[in-house]
Amino acid sequence: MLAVYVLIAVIAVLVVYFLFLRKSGTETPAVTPPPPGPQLERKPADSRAPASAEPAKPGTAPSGTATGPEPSPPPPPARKGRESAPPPRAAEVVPAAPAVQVPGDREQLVEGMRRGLAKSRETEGFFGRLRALISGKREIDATLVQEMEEVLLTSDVGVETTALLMDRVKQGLARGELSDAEKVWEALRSEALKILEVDGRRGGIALRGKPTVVLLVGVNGAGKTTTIGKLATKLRANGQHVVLAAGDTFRAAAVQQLVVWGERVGCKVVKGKDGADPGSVVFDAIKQAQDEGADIVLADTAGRLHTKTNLMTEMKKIAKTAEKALPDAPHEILLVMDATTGQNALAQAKEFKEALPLTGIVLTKLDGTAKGGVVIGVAHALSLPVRFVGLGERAEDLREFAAEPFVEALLGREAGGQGSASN
Ligand SMILES: Nc1nc2c(ncn2[C@@H]2O[C@H](COP(=O)(O)OP(=O)(O)O)[C@@H](O)[C@H]2O)c(=O)[nH]1
Ligand SMILES: [Mg+2]
Repeated sequence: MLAVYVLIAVIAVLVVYFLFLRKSGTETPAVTPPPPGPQLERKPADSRAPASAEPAKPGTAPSGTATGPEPSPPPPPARKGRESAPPPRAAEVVPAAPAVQVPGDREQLVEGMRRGLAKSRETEGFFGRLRALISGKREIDATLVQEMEEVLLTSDVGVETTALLMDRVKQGLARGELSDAEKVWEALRSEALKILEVDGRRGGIALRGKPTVVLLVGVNGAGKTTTIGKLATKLRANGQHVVLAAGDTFRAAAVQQLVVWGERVGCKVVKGKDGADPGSVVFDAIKQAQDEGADIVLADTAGRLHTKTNLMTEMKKIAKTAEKALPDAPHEILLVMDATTGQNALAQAKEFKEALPLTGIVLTKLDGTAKGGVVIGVAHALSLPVRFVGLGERAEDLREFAAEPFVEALLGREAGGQGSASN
């Protein structure tokens, strides 16, 4: 009997032992995965740059310009990170800035521009005064033409451009074609459109080189630095990798202003020491952009120098140095002009045009003037396309210029509102 009990006890012990073995057997493999551990840990740091982090880092392991936070572990983990992560430069283009609103349809575009042109649309403004003259007129006569001319001239359209605009109205009148107010508006709008559609590049900044180098020039206070900040915001929102060059080296405040924009937008700002040669700053910025595989360099410049050096000579030097860094650079030279200074700015603008191969105009502060006609006058007098207009101080207030919606915003009837241009 005792033997039976002993046997049962032995069997029981054996069963427990086997059960235990089985259990530990399934657990063992679960402990083996650790090897992939370090790879998982590295992946997020590699594939996503901190959204607010300032200068874009090369991301690709070799260049290592400012790879500070990474202790540089061996390549395998990095490769693993790449496999599942976006392509090489994804880390650099995480848009740090709020997306710029691009109005979906034409109506929105026109409405947005019209808000920026509010001063010109008011009773005392360019459009407001024309409306008071033309709308509701049953009889279109020579006196009206004269009065219209007066409004154009006092709205910074300029003498020549006014003459051109009014020629068509006068001819139409002589032929008896302008029988009512709407026809006069039509004639005016279509002439304004013709003048604004100057030959040359249209629209925003197109990529023309790697990087595409854009130089912004113009007198002090025109809005160069602000425009660079706004442009950088737009370009970043479109996923482009932008480097800023602090080429206004004569004022420490100007460099600082650009640095602030750089931080806000999330772009690297290349700057020299106080009073550094602006050409060398632009040169360094282009090289930096090449190292980083950046798409665009936006270069700021001085609008006035406190040395005896002529500003135009200095600007030419900058352009030449840019070309040494990269053939074909600068790909664009934009002249930034303050719309509120109107016709007075034209003499200086012509100097810039003589000295440099300008590719377009940025007309800032249109929100601050009632003389919106200045856009037509400037485009015509300089024979350069307007590429952007500034309608306020916020980043989204820089608008890519398109002649037709602009003419509609400036000289078109209000959407369903009272005071329509047509009657
Ligand atoms: N209202 C308004 N102000 C602007 C616009 N563009 C620039 N500004 C302002 O004009 C001033 C001079 O601009 P800044 O960029 O420093 O000119 P810069 O000397 O040519 O670089 C700043 O106070 C800007 O905020 C615009 O489109 N509208
Ligand atoms: Mg500036």
